Amino acid sequence: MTRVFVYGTLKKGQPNNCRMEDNGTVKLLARAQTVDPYPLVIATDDNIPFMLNLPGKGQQVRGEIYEVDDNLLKFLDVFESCPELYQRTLVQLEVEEWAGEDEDKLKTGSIVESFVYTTTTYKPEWLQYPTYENYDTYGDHGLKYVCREDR
Ligand code: PCA
Repeated sequence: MTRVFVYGTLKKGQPNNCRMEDNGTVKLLARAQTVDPYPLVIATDDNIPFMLNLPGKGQQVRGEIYEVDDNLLKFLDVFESCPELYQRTLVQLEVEEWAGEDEDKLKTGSIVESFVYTTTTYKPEWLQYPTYENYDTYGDHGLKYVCREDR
């Protein structure tokens, strides 16, 4: 099992969350935020969220930590076009709320490491885009994500 931090369309209530349940075994571990700030921008004609691998710029990013099995990890790498579009990198996270009552339960404020899909293959102008701390496709920005099936 592997930990993956999701901050975009894979979060609960966002358009690709169902892809996780459909393609392997997944368990929500915690809500968390990155220890370092990162720029989370919405880019491309399809309004795709990208966390740029530029720690120190942008804002601390909020998301969810999941435990996923190997099947799901393989699916997610393909789904996120990793390593061409996104790269699966490691990130330090601060636990905000642990989801379960299991023996591995971590206290609020604990630091954990997890994989995350970030990118270094961005266009220079993306650095001028607004950054978000808590991505929501339906937010005030009006930049609703275009699902693959609708492209
Ligand atoms: N999916 C991944 C990366 C960005 C996206 O939309 C995620 O939710 O973390």
